[in-house]
Amino acid sequence: MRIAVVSLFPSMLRAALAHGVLGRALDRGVVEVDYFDPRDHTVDVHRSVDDRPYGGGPGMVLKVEPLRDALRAARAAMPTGTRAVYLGADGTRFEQQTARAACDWPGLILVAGRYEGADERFVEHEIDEQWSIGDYVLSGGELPALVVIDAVARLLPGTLGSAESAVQESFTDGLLDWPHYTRPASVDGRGVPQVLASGDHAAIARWRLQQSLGRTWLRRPDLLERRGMSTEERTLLEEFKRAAAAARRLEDSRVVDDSYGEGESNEQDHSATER
Ligand code: 4FV
Repeated sequence: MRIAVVSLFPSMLRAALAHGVLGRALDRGVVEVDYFDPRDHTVDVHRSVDDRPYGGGPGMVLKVEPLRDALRAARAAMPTGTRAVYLGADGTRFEQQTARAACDWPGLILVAGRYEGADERFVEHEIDEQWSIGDYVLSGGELPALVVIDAVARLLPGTLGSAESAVQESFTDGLLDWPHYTRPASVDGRGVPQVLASGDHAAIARWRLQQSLGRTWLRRPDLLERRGMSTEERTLLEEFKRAAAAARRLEDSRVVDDSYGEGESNEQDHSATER
């Protein structure tokens, strides 16, 4: 897949992409990333890419021309049908399904903002989509661009080796991931769920699905709402809820016992005082 990034800090991106599975995917040519720096598309002696905001206020705004010409240079270098995405806090939320859809595009151009953002006329007339990676304000679009490239590249055939798989991961089927364990079997006095050492793959798959359902119910009920559940999944989740409630009751009783133990001493104290 071809990806281009329009950014004032291409070296920051190059450095971050040269590691791990992404570095390998680049080496293997599974994904190709090119960089276009707006500063290379300036005309004034100061190579200005930003200016003060009309209407006053703090900070600076990215000028249209350097961004526009850098983007047009990128489009000229990319296959027809390539889509240009501006990364900003006011974009639509970038999610796993957004990454999956982008994998089928002939090319993706990511435009990384800086300062207060870009002149609106650039976004309005040169950009196809706006994405946000989350409801917080960053100092630039470079980190969001890296997030997008990572999430997309992982889904491309050839990026992940057989050992790694994008098939069984959070959000793959709209649920959070199940908990993972590895050797040693016991650490700090804590073991591994027995079913995982049972060799019973059907039971392991059932347990993992139940854990994904339960953890999604506990931590991201909005995802469960959006996804819905089969009858079998509802049964698994009800079982999980009962087990969770029993575990909580046990924990609460343990707390009471411990405090009672303390009381004991207090008792004694009390009794001591009473004596
Ligand atoms: C952002 C986000 C983000 C806003 C001003 C860059 C910054 C600066 N991008 N998801 N959240 N961008 O905060 O994507 O230009």
